[in-house]
Amino acid sequence: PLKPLRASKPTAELSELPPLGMDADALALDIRRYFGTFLGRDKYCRSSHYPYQALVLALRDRLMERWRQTRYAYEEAGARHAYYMSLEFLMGRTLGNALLNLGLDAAAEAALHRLGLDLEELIDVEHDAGLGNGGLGRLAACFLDSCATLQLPVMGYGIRYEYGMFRQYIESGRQVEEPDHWLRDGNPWELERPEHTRRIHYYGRTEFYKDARGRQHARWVDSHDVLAVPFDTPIPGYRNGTVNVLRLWSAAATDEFDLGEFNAGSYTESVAAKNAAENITMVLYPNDASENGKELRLKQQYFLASASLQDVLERWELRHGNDFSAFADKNCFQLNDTHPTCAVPELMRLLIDEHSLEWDAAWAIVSRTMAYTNHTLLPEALEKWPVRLFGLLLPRLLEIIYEINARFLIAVARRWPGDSERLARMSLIEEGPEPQVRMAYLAIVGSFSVNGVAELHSDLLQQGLFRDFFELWPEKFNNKTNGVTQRRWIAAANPGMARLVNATIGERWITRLDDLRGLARHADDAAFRSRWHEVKRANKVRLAEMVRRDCGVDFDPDALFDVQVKRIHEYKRQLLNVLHVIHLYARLKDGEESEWTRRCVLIGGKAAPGYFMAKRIISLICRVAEAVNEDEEVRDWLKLAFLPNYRVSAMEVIAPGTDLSEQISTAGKEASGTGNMKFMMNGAATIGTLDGANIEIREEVGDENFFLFGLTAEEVEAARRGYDPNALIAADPDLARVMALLESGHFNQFEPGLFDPIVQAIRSPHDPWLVAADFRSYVDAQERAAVAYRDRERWTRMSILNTAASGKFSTDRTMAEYNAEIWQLAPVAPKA
Ligand code: HBZ
Repeated sequence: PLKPLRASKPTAELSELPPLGMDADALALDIRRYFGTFLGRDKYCRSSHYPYQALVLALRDRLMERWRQTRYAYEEAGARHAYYMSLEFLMGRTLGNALLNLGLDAAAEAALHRLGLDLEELIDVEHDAGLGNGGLGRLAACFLDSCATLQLPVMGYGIRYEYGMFRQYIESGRQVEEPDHWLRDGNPWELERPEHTRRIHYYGRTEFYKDARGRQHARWVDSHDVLAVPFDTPIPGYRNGTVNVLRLWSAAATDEFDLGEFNAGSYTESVAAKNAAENITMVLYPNDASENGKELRLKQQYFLASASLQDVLERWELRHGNDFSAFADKNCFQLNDTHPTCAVPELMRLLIDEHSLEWDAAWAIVSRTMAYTNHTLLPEALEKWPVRLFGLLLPRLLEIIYEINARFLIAVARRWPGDSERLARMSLIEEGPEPQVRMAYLAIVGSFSVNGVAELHSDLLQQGLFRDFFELWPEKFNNKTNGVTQRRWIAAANPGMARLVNATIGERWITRLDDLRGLARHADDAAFRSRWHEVKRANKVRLAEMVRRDCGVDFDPDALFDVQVKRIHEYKRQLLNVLHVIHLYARLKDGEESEWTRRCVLIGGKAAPGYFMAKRIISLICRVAEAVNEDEEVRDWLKLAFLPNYRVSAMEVIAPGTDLSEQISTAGKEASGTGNMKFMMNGAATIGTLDGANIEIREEVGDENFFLFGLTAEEVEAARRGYDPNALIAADPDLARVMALLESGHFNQFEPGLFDPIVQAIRSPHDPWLVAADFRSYVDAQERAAVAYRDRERWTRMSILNTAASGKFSTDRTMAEYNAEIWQLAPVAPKA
């Protein structure tokens, strides 16, 4: 425990400082000082790591003063806060974004230039903070940027994993995972705050006791405790003086471990137990769709929920003592999927057991402060925890869940008397040989708001997965279509385009993305189109350099760049993409090319380590790539590359250099997608199904600027009955030719049988992803895209119109909607 200072207002004087200079001179001086004194390096230093550190420290000082002013402003306003609780924050790199938002990009470039350093090179020193799997984690990061820009009092709560998303290598066409020790070189952006350490309980049992007035209480005893130590990362808004916080918790052993009390007797066993405690935040689970029921994962989830709630409650107590009457007016928790749903029973426990509230008063608070966002329609991705495991690890929480369930089922029975099937369907506990806690239902029952992440997704939730709950509480359900932040995804990632846009319609789009509409009228101006094309071409050169370096494949910047990057999953149908490439390959081999559009296909993404089919699909991509790229009859016309280790910083190069964005999931399966939005903003046209946010993208940009194909969500459901892929293959010579090539072993000459599981999946009448059903219309849409690309003026116009229509997909809009309809926070500006 840290010693408190004795004086009453100890740090008021201590924390006063004159403002720091924001010009190149001041910056250069600070960079020198950090380099030479704090870091202790000299003119013989050969590593770009130290200049990078020196620059970050200089920026961090400037973030700190704004951060302090923001805290004071929130405090003085008595501001209502929202807390974004997420097991994942996929932040990527911080430097470029911090420079942009602080308005220090030009000054830093000038300062570094004077010091003989190159900003781009220093930006490349930073490791990605890969504390997330994919869309869900990156969404959380974009949300934080927009909340700070909108000056909303929103704080992120998450976990500081020592190891983020694994690094992916490809070895002889197979994915190999390596640990991502992203903190190895230190993390100058974070600030450890041991004074806010919290204690987290696991295992043990509940003991009931009576207080002096004879009231019964419960306490959690004989628990094994672990400490949660917070690390804060500043989140600057766009040039507005606001700096919000992302607080990430790290596990540490308590002193009891040192005494060996916990593991009585043996010193070495005691150290091992200490290790186990600290393992809780060691590694991010790399599964982006299925839960595997591991105890450590539940420990992580409870760790986040409990530490964050205790943190908020302690700040509340400092101001309001034990009076929680206004708590729900001042606080709101947004649950990023069901992962932090332990927060529902945990807030009940804290209020009842630790603050002596009655059940009804506590429930009134919980059910007015919790809000839940769902990110998936796949039933296999819905989280469930075995009751047995839950009761062992979190005994007190399980009791509270039982009580919530009992009261909830009484309400259901009152509404639908005698409907026992419905009771079983809706119960928070799924009965069976291994009873399970249904986390999504717990989240719905405990929340005042339940939202999906695109219009179609929210509709399908209401009609399908959560139908019973929608009937009971229609008012809880709403949609919040996802977005992405244009600061990172245009201004920082695509400076060439940003400059052209600024020169054409001004700079307001950086905080008002709808302004991009103003580009549409320039789409008919040949001179503007030519400048747009030049920007795109330069971005394609940059992307081609990356592909050359990381894949060893040469992409011609004048060819159509056709890109699919996202987690590898059967529902996302990378397989359909490869089948199309095989189809083009077969056409070229059969000499069918008359008018040909040269095409470079790029596919990237990680497979969950235990996902057999996803890994096999990666192998197929790699093997087809070899066949295509090494064939002299083919390689001038068609290229295929698999980009290893797809991550946030790679997307910053990929999106600006893409012509055609592949969004080809089986309709009704992709909740929203957000990569689709990044591509659109950067002037790519989409080839896609009517799924997730694709529908809204097409609505905004118009059918003539979108390459639509495939069954609708409704047709998918109908097509499942009596699905006969073999008949479809037999009836379509193109598909038959592709399957014949695959089945001949042409792509796996030295590994017979390698792709049998893939062939079987396509040919199975139970293929849930209907790959064969959408092949024909996909190939036709690809042909339309190829024809459109041959007309450069037409294509460039389409590119401009895509960017111009992307205004809706800013997280500034998404956050404004969360705020208007769920959080209801008043913006607060810090003192200048
Ligand atoms: O969330 C994604 C959806 O698939 C995508 O359609 C949507 O745009 C995005 C943001 O709303 N879902 C995920 O990324 N899900 C996960 O990463 C995940 C992580 C851990 C899990 C389950 C899912 O246990």
